Amino acid sequence: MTDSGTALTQRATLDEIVARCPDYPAERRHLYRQQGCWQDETFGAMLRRLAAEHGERVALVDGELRLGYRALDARVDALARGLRNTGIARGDRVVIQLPNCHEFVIACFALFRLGALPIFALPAHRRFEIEHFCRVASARALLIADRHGGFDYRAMARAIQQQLPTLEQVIVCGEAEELTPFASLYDETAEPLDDVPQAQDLAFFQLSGGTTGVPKLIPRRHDDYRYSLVESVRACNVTPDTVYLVALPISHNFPMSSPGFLGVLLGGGRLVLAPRPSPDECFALIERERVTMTALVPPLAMLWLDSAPHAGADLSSLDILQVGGAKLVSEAARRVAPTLGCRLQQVFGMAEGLVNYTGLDDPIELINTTQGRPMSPYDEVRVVDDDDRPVPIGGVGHLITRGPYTIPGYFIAPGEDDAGDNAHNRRAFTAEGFYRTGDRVQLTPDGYLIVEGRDKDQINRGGEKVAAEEVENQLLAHEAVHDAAVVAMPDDYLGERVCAFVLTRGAVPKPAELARFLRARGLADYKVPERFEFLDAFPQTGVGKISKKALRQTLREQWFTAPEEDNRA
Ligand code: OOB
Repeated sequence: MTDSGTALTQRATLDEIVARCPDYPAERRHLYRQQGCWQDETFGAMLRRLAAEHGERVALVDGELRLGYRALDARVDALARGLRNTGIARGDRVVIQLPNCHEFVIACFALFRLGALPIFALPAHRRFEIEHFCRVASARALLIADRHGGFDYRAMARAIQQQLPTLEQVIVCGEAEELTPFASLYDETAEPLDDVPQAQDLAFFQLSGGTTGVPKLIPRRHDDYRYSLVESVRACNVTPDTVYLVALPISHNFPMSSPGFLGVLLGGGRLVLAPRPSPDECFALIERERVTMTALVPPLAMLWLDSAPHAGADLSSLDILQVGGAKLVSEAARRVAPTLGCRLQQVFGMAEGLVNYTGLDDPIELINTTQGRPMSPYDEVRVVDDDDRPVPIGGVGHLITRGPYTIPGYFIAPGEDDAGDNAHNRRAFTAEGFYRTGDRVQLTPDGYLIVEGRDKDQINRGGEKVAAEEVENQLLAHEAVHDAAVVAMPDDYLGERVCAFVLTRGAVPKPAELARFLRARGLADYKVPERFEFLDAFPQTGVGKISKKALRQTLREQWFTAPEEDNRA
């Protein structure tokens, strides 16, 4: 499992990490400051200011726990001291993999305050992904839950720690066994903590949905990310009266910053954490806490729409339902207002930066049929053809973008740029620094985007992104697999599911055996193909490459004649 490069035995210094994160060119840095986008406030300083402004007002509700702004700030200081006592210092990377819980919010700000760099993994990630993040960033610590959703994260963490000498400690929320208990870290002494980082410094790493063999890390800085919060607070009208339910996994960019938990705190609102996004649990929380706003991916929105009429819960406080992460079909969009009695906001965003929102008071047809427009006047978006030439307004083309909160490049992992040519970033960004989103869009005359499709080799499984190449590489490790091509198959509920076409050598393995094999290699379950098709040869393009277009076509034809079920069982 060392596809990700050499095993590091020594932890990289902050300077070495910084050198691997492309920065904005000096003139754009200057411009974004001059335009007032970048305001010179770190997240640590931001929380301190919010605590002074909002004092005892409730910031966060997690089960029976209610924390005011000042209390949250104090918890953050206590944890920051505790983390510092264990040796975690400025620039250290810490992989965080937690479900929606107050410890996540506290740990996040504590690490920000120390200038340590969190890497935000998803609860669905497994050993393969987590080990990769720990390895490429030479993380000092891993922060996990004991168990969640039937999975024991401690066993996974122990296996990773054995492989990586640089991973010094594993911190556990809940029953820690021989590992470090999260709760034991709080240091209530009054020892001062200075806000170490500067606003232009790296703040954390988000994860890319990815198109390559291994997931990419996205470096985000205090000033650019904070600006994305400022614009989100405006576009989503976050005020101290906002009560935001965190239903999606909190570490994902959408519930983190669009406006997400960070934007809602910046706007002085209140967070309510849902342990799971199920209608039952969320409807009960909406009623109990008088939630005004939440964010979902399309399949969950559809589930909520189907459940709401019989649920008997009082959802009357709900004012805004945001839906994003994957395309919401207009038929479902039209059901939101009549069924849930709230406004819909479509959100088309990406962890690399650019976020588009429909306006809360836009005409309903625009809200139901577009994915919104860029939230900042300084976002530069272009819709271009295969040669990067602009397509006429109304035409469909590739979306490329740059701006004050869109990254200028991915973190370059050790071993990734041996040729010294920065190959991945040169493919993912234009020479002028525009990020190639991989999305095919249409730009309407009034500046709204309609997502028409995608050219990146990725499957969007109801908002969960799966890089085809990553799954193909894992399949190739199986002795019976000669070659593999992973594509999206259409699905009514998730939009797309993962399907693998496989050429075998020797006996044809059972689909269930291949699925088991991938899980045993530590691949996250949502990436494991739900359908396997065995072929004698792949259809080819004119130049002799595998034609994924033809494979997708095969699936579409099958689907329209007889939609088939998961064949792994
Ligand atoms: C969000 O972020 P990521 O990084 O998980 O995925 C980004 C990709 C986009 O490039 C696009 O392909 C797809 O997800 N996407 C949508 C969409 N929102 C995202 N495709 C169609 N319609 C939409 N509304 O998914 C994300 C980050 C911040 C806010 C919202 C979503």
